[in-house]
Amino acid sequence: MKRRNFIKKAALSSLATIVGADIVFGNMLPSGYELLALQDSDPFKMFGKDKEMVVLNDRPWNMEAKAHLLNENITSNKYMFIRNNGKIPENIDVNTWKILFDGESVKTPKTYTIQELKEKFSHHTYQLTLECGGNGRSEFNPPAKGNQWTIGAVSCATWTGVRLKDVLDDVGVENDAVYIGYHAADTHLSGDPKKEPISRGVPMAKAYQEETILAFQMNGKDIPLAHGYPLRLIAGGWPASASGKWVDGISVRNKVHDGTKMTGTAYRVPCKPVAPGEKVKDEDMCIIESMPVKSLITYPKSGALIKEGDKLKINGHAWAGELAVAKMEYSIDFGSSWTACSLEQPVNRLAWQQFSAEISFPEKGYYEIWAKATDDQGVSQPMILPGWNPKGYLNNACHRIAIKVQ
Ligand SMILES: Nc1nc2c(c(=O)[nH]1)N[C@H]1C(S)=C(S)[C@@H](COP(=O)(O)O)O[C@H]1N2
Ligand SMILES: [Mo]
Repeated sequence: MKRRNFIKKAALSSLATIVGADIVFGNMLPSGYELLALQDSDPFKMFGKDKEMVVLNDRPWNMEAKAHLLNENITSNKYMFIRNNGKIPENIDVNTWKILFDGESVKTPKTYTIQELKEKFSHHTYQLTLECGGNGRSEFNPPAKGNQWTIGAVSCATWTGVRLKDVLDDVGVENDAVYIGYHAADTHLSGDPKKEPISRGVPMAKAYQEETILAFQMNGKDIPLAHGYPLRLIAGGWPASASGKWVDGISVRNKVHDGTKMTGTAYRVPCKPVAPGEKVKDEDMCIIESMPVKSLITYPKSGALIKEGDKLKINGHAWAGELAVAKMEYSIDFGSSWTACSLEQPVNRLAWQQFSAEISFPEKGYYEIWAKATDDQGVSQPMILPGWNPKGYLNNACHRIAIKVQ
């Protein structure tokens, strides 16, 4: 008689974490069996998200924050957006997880367990801004297909791991290396095991930056499943699509990585400005690298009511991809005049910066507060939608909130 293949203990405990309860008789579950609770479940519970988060898609799961939910300096899991391209991997066993380093430009392919990474290389913690390249997509016209992100596809958590550079040095990289590309354990929505939902990467210079890490912790704990447990590549300041979740492979390429979502219109914008709606040839599209300067007013919540004569304290975050933010201003007269905010230094490179201001209003009425950041190269956020592009990337227009003084 054939023995039934029961689910492994480690997988069971990770399932229990997701379901948020012990799975009674879990040891009787056949392997590969999908729990009902996971097929049709409350995403807020399943991912530990706040009820005010907004679900944009359930196949695959995509959720975003609202501006006021992002008020913390360090984003906690419950307010962190989720952007998935495929199905979240199941039955993860951290003890047997391996990452394979291969590609044209490694001397000999090499694998590491997470334990080996932890023991062999020094640990580093950075606070790193991750913004989806499509954040703000919902405003483009003609509209772009894809998740209609408003402003909430950005986070800045602390990530702990080992430097990708240290591991690459240990693996041995050839001089002709151009790019790294990640491979991950999530599965394609079609169910085709040969198709990768996403496999992006970064040029060697970014791969070698000290803040580019293979992370095993987020905010001092195991990375939440939806955000890449048990191992995640983090390349802060670049489109967050470069930060592969559930990574189990890094290919060191002797050419620009050509994995899924590296080519065509994916995470690329026209190299030269085009008219809205214009068709752009693939060869005229350029890969997005550092994200543009941007900011968010996270307090107060839009719609706040203020008593006449009271001052209003606003605060929020500003970030500028690879660069630092040098200046932060606000306007209460639709951009006619601007006043400086106070702006803090980042805790480390590639972390967002805090700004605040105390605003007085001249009289009763309706106001909009606009916020504008300027990077250290002197480039500011546009007040309205920047250049149209086929996939609706890089909308870094000024954020604004509405206020009534009564
Ligand atoms: N393996 C894998 N990594 C991935 C993705 C994915 O679908 N699969 N999505 C990418 C995209 S497009 C973004 S914006 C970020 C989202 O990270 P988060 O869900 O932790 O916020 O993860 C990136 N890494
Ligand atoms: Mo993304």
